Amino acid sequence: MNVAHYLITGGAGFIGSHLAELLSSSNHRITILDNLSSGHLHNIASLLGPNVQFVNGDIRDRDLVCSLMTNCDGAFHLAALVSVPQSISQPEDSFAINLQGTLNLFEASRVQKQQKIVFASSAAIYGDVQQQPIKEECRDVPLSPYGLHKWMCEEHANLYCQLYGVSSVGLRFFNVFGPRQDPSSPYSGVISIFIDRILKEQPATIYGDGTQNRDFVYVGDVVQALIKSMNCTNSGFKAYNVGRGSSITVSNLWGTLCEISGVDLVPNYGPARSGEIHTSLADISAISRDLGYKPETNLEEGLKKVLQYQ
Ligand code: UD2
Repeated sequence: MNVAHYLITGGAGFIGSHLAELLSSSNHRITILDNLSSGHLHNIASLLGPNVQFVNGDIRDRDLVCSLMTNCDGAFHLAALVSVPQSISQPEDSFAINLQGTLNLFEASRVQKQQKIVFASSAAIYGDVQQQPIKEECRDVPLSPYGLHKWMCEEHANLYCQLYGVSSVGLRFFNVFGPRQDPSSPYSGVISIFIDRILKEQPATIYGDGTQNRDFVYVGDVVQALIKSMNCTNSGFKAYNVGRGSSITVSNLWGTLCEISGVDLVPNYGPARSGEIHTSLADISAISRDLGYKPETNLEEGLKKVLQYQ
């Protein structure tokens, strides 16, 4: 990767801060845009300096996005309202942040020098597809505003490529986990919540019967996918699954975490969440073939890293 200047939206957040860390260690210049609604300055404080700049601002601020893109060679777009249930209770916010915010970035690229954009799409676009593992060409209706808006981002990305020559890669993240994932909100990722409960020696709540399963992918592998996507030379628009290619039920996840931590806690059960998919397992053959992506951290190793970090 040549030394370049990248914009990272959502760069103070969970995934963005891991990306910023790796890019800054390879001497890239980085501008981080984050409104700190779910990100934290302490995630990136040690990186800030001549090559890493932080801007406290919002992806919905079109003029700001445009001005920050001016000096950049490409953008990693990770700023989002990431929770499926939150998007159901706040659909307009999901529209403004997840769709309009993404369009601001594509517009900036269109009117400037067609800088490449690598953006976070999601497995939520698939809805409850029956075919598992899920291939990129599978289609069903998204079950949440979040899934719908991420799907619309991809459709716009495709159009911006055809009409204006803006190259982009949409990465359909499955369930990302790792250190720095904030457990403090009811909308946080399940692994961060479960680990928080275990450390407090409190039972977690499993929504539904716990048989729903997810493909949990370690954040370091997601960063690998982001960088490989920026580096790939083919122009156009491509969408890829980013998972581990292996899934676990939510009940077994709780059991595994209890076992690794040496605790014996019986979980509570609550009603299933609406808008929720039951089964989610990524087929990662396309990204492996095209970009050489290979997940390096298995679930247990990843869970241990998160536990050690606490
Ligand atoms: C994740 C991502 C979302 C999107 C989607 C793709 C997060 C926070 N969300 O949504 O952005 O990419 O994957 O499909 O990363 N659960 C419990 N107890 C809890 C919390 C969760 O049982 O205290 C269950 C929940 O009902 C679900 C599973 O755990 O079945 C995963 O929930 P999640 O909120 O971590 O992620 P998900 O799959 O809704």
